[in-house]
Amino acid sequence: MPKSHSDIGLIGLAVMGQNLALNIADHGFQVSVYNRTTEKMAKFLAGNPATPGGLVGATTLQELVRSLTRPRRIILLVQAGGPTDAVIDGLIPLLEQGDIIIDGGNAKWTDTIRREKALREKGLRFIGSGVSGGETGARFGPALMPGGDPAAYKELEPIWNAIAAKVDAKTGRPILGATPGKPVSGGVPCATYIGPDGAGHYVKMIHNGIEYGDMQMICEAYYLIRSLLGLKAEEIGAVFAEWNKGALDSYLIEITTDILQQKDPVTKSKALVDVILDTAGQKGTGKWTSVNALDMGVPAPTVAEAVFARCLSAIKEERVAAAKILKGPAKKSYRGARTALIQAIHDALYCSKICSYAQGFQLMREAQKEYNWTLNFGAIAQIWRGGCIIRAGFLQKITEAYGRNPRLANLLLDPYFNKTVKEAQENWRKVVALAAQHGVAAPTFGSALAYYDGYRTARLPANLLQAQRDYFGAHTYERVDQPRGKFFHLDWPEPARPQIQA
Ligand code: NBP
Repeated sequence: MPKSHSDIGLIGLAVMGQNLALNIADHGFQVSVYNRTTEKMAKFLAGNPATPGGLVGATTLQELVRSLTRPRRIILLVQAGGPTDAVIDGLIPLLEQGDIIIDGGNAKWTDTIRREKALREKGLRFIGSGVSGGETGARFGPALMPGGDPAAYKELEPIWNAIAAKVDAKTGRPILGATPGKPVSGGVPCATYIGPDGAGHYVKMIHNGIEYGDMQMICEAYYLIRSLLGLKAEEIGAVFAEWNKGALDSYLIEITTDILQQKDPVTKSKALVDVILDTAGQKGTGKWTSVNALDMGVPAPTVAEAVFARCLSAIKEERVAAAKILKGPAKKSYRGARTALIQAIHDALYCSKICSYAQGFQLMREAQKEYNWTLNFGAIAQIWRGGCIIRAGFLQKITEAYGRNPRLANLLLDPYFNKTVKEAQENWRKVVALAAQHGVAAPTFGSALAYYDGYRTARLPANLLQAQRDYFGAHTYERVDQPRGKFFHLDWPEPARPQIQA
């Protein structure tokens, strides 16, 4: 027997909305669902007649709003951008003071800031929540990154904690095994209040930027093993399976193992990965992360390289034509020991990954200053341990690093990461050098190493750069023997130079 009023409403029944609604209902909450195209809603209800909490269909927004307990909580899982604004505009006249709209889509954080402010001025509350983990995460436990009014989040927290992925309190490992109607019980939820207005969506964007980096680095490791050692896909899969037992243990390594061992269902003889066209798409969150890094002046080259790598992959026809004209080094196999090279590539991947995460966390550190948030970096790493695409044992190390020092300037400075990179860097340098010698593009490995070397360099060649700027644009420079903030200019065209003018 359905309750007279549902606990929560959900708008948007595409992949994410359907799965999240089922997840919420599995935890005993009654969910009212609405979709612009009513047939989709009807089909969804028909396909899921019995859930623990129950699903109630609404054919109009009015019907949806009327069906909810107060204060109303309504989740949006519609296309980010214009469609989200359109749905919010449709809801505003139907809602009452204190009602809460939760945007679970991949909204740009600046849109979330704008929406939160506009709704607050109307007496409505708005939560922008990152939802990570794709279809399966939404169904059986995503990582949830809510931002907005903290009092409003208190009203949502029981549901968000219930539906989030869970990790073991002691080991930090994801608790798996949920099935329809039977969610996992116990464990620590991968959900935490991130901060005001757009903080949740900002952190979700950084998560996605890091995901771009992780994916590209794994591809570079695969490509180097293939190009230098000539291993077949399933052999490389076996290497990744081994790696998944150690420091690189993660969901992305695990699925890569699976992918590399998958046969092509059409030819039945080839590896599927070998018949997939080498062009990658993107939806924009990696680009947003990189643009934001440029806007804030934070060095995050590894994520940007991962985005550019997808762009380069997309110009397939141009690359095919260029391959006939542009020559690299003559193709030759690597002559050293196979096991040692595989270990070196492993180390290059791990060190590059550390740099990429260091960059992501530096972006969050800068953003919190810009937007007046107080982010808990240890807690952020903790909620990424389960449910989301970048989930990995490695994240526990980040939580521990921020536990040791919440004001850590850069992950690389933490004793664990410092020691790890110190021990592995010889291999990392060897791999980057080999990639260059053999003409194998490994942009994130190389850029991460340049980031590491740049970050640990007390005196960079920017002295010359600043002199160039002063030469052609009178941009002034500071001196090593004078206090910071004191600027000098040399009158370069003046024949009687050098003359320093204070
Ligand atoms: P989509 O992003 O493909 O959006 C489709 C949904 O938006 C449908 O329900 C559609 O209704 C609705 N919609 C559109 Br389009 N325009 C609308 C409008 N003007 N008014 C009302 N409804 C409208 O769905 P999704 O892939 O499930 O993703 C939902 C959100 O979650 C997105 O913001 C996405 O970026 C985010 N996200 C997705 C994933 C993933 O793995 N897919 C992961 C994490 C986050 P219709 O049926 O009537 O066309």
